[in-house]
Amino acid sequence: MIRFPEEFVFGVAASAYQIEGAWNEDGKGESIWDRFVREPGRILNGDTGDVACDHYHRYPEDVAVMADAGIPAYSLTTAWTRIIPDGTGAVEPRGIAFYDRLVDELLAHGITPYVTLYHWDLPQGLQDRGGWANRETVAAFVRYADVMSDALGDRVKHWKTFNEPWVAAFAGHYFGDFAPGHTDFAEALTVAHHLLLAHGRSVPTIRSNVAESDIGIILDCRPSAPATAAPADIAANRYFDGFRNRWFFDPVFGKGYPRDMVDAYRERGAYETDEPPFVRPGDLEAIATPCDFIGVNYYTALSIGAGHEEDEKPEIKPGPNAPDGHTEMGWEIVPTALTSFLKRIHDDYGATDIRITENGASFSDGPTTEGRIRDRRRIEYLWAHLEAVADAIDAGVPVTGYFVWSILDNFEWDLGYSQRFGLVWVDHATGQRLPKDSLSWYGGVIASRSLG
Ligand code: IFM
Repeated sequence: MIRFPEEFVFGVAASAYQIEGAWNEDGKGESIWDRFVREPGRILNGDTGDVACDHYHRYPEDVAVMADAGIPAYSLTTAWTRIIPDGTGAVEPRGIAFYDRLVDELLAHGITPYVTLYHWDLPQGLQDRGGWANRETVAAFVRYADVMSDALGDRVKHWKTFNEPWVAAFAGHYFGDFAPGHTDFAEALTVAHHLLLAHGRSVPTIRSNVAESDIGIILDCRPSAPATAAPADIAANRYFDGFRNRWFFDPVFGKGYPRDMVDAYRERGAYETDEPPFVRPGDLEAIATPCDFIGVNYYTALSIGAGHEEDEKPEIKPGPNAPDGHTEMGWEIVPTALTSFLKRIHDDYGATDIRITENGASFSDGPTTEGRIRDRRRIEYLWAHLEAVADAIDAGVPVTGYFVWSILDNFEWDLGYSQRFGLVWVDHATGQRLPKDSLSWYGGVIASRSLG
């Protein structure tokens, strides 16, 4: 039997664009995702987040489902375009009123809100002026963080600035499969820097608005190992780790950008200067502004061979026929890599408070004839990863929380509604919700603070 410490926080997570819908209601401005989903061929089946789970209107029902299951914490994200529709202009009170209502509903049900300010839905008005490649977007973000933390800071203590900046930068500006769909490596590097800078610059602002604040950033991690012991594979894996993990963890923890990657990016033609040209005096100090915790999103681990330094070798295609040992995203299930990555963050960076801010699995199990969803594979996945977290805690790593991705089946970006990560099944045609077996299982883990 595994027991979790009394202060360990269990929760669930979701993000604004993936669940809210109401894409153009109550003064909301257009985001880069509102624009991107309308470009032909971008999203599987032409799906959009226009309605998504209609959480904007159905949030009382969703909060009640969480409360019934005994979920103590919910990590939500706020949509910048509801608050400052074009990114820099007037504040829209109806947008703030929505998050006021949501936070109040959560608190009334005994659920602690955790708020993330940016989960990829940049105002299109800012994109039209260069988006995250334009350094002025940093100041626009700090203003948005100020408005939001001022509005909710009397009730919300837990704040995260950015979710998965690697994805926003590289999926959005290099691979081009996420908004805004660009394919320029040098631009992606500039974007990554500005995202990190906006994080660091906004921390003091949030702190000044929120008494007893608890602030961090969420980095997605992709642990990897060389495909073979061949020197070329070892070098490829080192590059991949720098590209995917160290480029973000190092500066956030005050180590600056990793020298091997600064050199490698120059060699691949991203810039010609010794130091990256987008880094200005004071930037690295700002990025390393001390935070209260680091959030880590973990789903899978990879084996990297030469020639695959910048891709994830998606040999297994997403879909319901993903073989055993993989989720339907095609992602290999490797809980032990979570334990070792957590140890590494503690050992290499001295992290003193680490939270798993997302972990979960896509499996498409739907309702049986008796109206029940027996998502046994999701339960096994979550169980194995909670064991991996417990192993890290046993090894002395300060892991203080775990949030399941996601509370609802929702819009999975370029894959539309084809992937179901929820603890609650959603019929996207009608909006009907149906709790899965995994939700009651997770509620049991939380109630007993134990596994097994
Ligand atoms: O759905 C996403 C989420 O938006 C960010 N982290 C990974 C999840 C699953 O792909």
